[in-house]
Amino acid sequence: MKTSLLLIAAAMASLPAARAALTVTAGDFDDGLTGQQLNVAGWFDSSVGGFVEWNNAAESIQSDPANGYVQSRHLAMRGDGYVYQSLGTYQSSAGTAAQWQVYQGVFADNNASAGFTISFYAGAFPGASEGVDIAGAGLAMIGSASSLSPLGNPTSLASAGYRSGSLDLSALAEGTEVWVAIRGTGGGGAFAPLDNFSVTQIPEPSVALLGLLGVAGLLVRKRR
Ligand SMILES: [Ca+2]
Ligand SMILES: [Ca+2]
Repeated sequence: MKTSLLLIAAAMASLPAARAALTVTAGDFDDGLTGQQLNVAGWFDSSVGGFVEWNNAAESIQSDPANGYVQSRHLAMRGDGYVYQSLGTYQSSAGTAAQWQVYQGVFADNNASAGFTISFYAGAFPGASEGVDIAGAGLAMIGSASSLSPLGNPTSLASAGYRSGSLDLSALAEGTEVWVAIRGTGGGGAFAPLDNFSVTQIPEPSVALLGLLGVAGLLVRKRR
């Protein structure tokens, strides 16, 4: 019995480790700087020369205790702006689906009149750069864009909260690069504060591991 368990443990230890999961860089927009910064660190953005999108001061968004959101530096997305980044390459061993989440907030002055969309793209984009829109890269969109409505202007904290959605990755080829874009909607006269954007690839138990657990179960039953 002890030998069998040791053999199973050794076999499990030799299984290849799960590949790296898709990961968001700087989804908390906490760049350590102060005041408004036109360059959104960790993201390619629509402009670094004007208020199309920017990392904003912590005190410009309201804390939202009901939703567990604590005031911090955040993205201020204008209706005609965008940010995007690569999440890495798809490995099915890390999960064939993912969930995204973002906090849609309210400015301290209750102005939050822009909506925004969350879109995912698949494929290589060597031309990715500040001021170069991923929408023009000819990449295939994974699923469809998720549209988050503007919260009104002025608006109240009651309309703020975490939004989430799911993403089917199963049709992607192994090693395909995956991108996410956040894009403002509604024109240039309004901004939306948002924060804590994350993507979680949903891991599935490895087939090999399930097989070994089955063998272990049989061995345990046999010895009884
Ligand atoms: Ca933040
Ligand atoms: Ca940038």
